[in-house]
Amino acid sequence: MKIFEKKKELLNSINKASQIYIVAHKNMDLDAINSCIAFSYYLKTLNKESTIIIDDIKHESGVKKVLEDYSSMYKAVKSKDVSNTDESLLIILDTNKQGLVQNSELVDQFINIINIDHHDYKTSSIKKGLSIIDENSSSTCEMLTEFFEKEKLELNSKVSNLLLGGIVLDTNYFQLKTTKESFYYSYYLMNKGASMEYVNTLLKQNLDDYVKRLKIIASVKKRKGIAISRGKRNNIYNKEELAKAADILLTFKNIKASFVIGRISKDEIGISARSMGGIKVGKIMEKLGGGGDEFEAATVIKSQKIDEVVSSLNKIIKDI
Ligand SMILES: [Mn+2]
Repeated sequence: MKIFEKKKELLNSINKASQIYIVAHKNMDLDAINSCIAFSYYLKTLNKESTIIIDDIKHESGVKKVLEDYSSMYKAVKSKDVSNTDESLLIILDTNKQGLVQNSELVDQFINIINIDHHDYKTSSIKKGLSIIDENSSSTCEMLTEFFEKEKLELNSKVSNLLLGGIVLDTNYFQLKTTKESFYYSYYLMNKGASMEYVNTLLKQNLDDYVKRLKIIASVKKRKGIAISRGKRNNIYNKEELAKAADILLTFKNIKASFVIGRISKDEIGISARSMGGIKVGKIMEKLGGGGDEFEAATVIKSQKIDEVVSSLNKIIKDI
């Protein structure tokens, strides 16, 4: 579903809201924060003020840079400082799962909700309010760009950079989930002044993180086009590191799906899975207590050794 198809309902909710909050998923990435700031820009053009809810304490470097570079363009609060009434509106971007929202209680706390997202819509997805989900879109930023183009919204280079940043991140430089629309809207944004040079600065990696990721990748074992890598037994990784390694594995020749396994806390092993679409990684992760869609999925397994997790994963993969 496209945003413009629901324009009437969208504007209706926005216009009658006494105050508007915008929130994205936990551990924000560039698609999350950039779509929040771009949406608050759109609201400003409608003469509506909005506030972004951010509970994340640590930000990855691109998100940190955006929060600094765009500090004059948004207002942010922590969820504990949200003062909503029955007339307040909550706009949830870049996730449709209550448990993934910065603070999941917000979904219960608000009566009026609009959810705009590009991830798989499931029975477990947020059912409250207006849901605009476009699973064919690469990113929330691509969805917003499409809407803004239809609306003939004036876009300056700063806002265009935000939107392009989200598209480039979620497509991993036009390699994943990339359609002709992803190219078309990127072209559109570059015509409005977006620069790959700026986007590249947001996506620049830290060398130490890169080396750490290479070490995980170097452990790869391949079987039938599926790449499986694992972290060191006693190292603790964050989930994003596992996800990035899985993204990278998918860029190689003849790799249809990737799984990266690593310890994410003393008692938890995480798996991050990626697929070109043919191998349903969401289904595989469900078998291990997690979930996701056909392109991206993950799980967290408690009280097991990394070798045990690797062998259960191998068993499931053998059967597909
Ligand atoms: Mn996204």
